Amino acid sequence: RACNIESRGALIVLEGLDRCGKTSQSSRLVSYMEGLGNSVELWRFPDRTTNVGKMISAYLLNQSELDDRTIHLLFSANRWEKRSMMETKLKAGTTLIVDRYSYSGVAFSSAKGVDLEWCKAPEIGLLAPDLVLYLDMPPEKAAERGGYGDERYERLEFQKKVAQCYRILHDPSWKMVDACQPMEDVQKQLQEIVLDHVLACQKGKPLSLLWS
Ligand code: NYM
Repeated sequence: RACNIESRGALIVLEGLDRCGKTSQSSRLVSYMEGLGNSVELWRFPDRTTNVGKMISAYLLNQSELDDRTIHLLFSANRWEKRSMMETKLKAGTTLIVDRYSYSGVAFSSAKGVDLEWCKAPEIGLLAPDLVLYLDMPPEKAAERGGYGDERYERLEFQKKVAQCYRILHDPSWKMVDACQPMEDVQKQLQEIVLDHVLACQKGKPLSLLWS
């Protein structure tokens, strides 16, 4: 039996403010990758289908009140409960396109005034993304886009603080894409960046852990 190193899938995360286009771009990316014959899945956090996810969903819909640190830890727990499945999928060669991850966790909680380092701590040991795509859009512009829904956090003043926290968190490895461009142009840029990274992972780039 040939003992070549098995190629793994890539962990690709999309981040950005509410209504910057992450969700549509994520599903378009998945279709694109599938079309090229890749094994790929669309994931999102929070994953509202689990027990923890249901508590998070109730909180976001203003059906429950939780202390800021309590909800922060639930968002983190929601990632931890999916961690082993994530690792299994990646090692089996499936690429995961993930709509929000730990960066949302830290940005949204620290925007409330919770200490940034405290926010990062429970994320340590989760799988680090191979690529973070930041869909960059001014908060004012995002707010114009069909308006916000009724969920918690969907207010311009708060989104401005979140944008500030993303700026603190962001590192040079993130790919910033101007999300104010036409949707097709954004999509095209994302496709090019993603292909490069998927290739690198297939060639044996090792998985690493947060917070790195
Ligand atoms: N959010 C999302 C957090 O506050 N912490 C997290 O860890 C994650 C993953 O939940 N306003 C916030 C950001 C969003 C909200 O996300 C729900 P979505 O993508 O609208 O379902």
